[in-house]
Amino acid sequence: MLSNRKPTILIVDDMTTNILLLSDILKDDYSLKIAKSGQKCLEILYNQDNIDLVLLDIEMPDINGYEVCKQLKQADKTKDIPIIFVTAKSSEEDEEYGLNIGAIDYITKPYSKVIIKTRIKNQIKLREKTLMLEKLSMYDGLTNIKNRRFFDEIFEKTYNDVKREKSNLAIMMIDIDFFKPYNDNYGHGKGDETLKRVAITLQKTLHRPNDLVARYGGEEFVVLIKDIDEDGLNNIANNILKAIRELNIEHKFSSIESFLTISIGICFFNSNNNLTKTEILLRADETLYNVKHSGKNNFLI
Ligand code: GH3
Ligand code: MG
Ligand code: MG
Ligand code: MG
Ligand code: MG
Repeated sequence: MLSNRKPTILIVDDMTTNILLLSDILKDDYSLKIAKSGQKCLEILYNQDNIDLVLLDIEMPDINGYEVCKQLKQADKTKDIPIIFVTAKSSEEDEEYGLNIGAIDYITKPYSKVIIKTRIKNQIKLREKTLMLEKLSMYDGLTNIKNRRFFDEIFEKTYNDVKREKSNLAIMMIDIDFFKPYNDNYGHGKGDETLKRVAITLQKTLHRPNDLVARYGGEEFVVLIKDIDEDGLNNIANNILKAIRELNIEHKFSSIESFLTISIGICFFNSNNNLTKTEILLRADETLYNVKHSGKNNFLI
């Protein structure tokens, strides 16, 4: 997150004097990166994640600033990076055009040092707020793992990738057993604490970069795993059950054990079985229901 580091600004200009002037104004408050051509600017932004603002010249010999801006606004990875044009092109038409293709501000040369510094500071503040909101909208407030909205987004993308690549994925629906009696007897505060411990344990057990764990609802979690076969799924499900068992959370009010347990319903998808996203979730849920009705503390595929 941006709050832990100095904001980073990319200065794009083909003329060294312009770069030096801006660097001098900004170097105390920001980390600076320099690109001396449109092409170089695109390379940097396609390959790095930490640029918070781009100061973009328009007249450059290879790709001009307008073209760079348009390309950045078209790519998913770069479309939200704020761009400010800093240019000698001072006509109303140029400025209108620059703002219309997605720049957040347009500053003409010669500029006042204090004004450009302040305008940049304001845009950086806005960027910080946007990143914070983005982060808040992805995470579940209680457990700090990803939330259902984030899961829905990634599931949609992953599902489309898997269809295109003719690979596969699995969805696991995980539900804590006898959690109502747990809450009723140990109290809601203890229930919250236990939910957090279960969430952290799931997250630790599913550590591959392609695995996603999210809180799906109350005491229910969902796991998305890409590129997996049935043997792999069996292993993962057993590891999850084992990890929850090893937490050894006392549950005297469970009808099956003296410790907390979970049930897991799994739906495996590959391009042959041709299920829709809704059907995949529904099947995982039905399978979970079957686990619940055949003794709980187990998984089924
Ligand atoms: P089963 O074994 O069939 O899953 O039964 P259950 O008691 O776990 O399921 P039920 O759906 O009857 O109850 C779920 C409980 O989960 C009820 C609710 O109080 C609790 N719960 C849901 N969200 C939260 C939460 O955020 N915090 C706490 N402490 N409890 C929650
Ligand atoms: Mg130039
Ligand atoms: Mg229920
Ligand atoms: Mg439950
Ligand atoms: Mg439930």
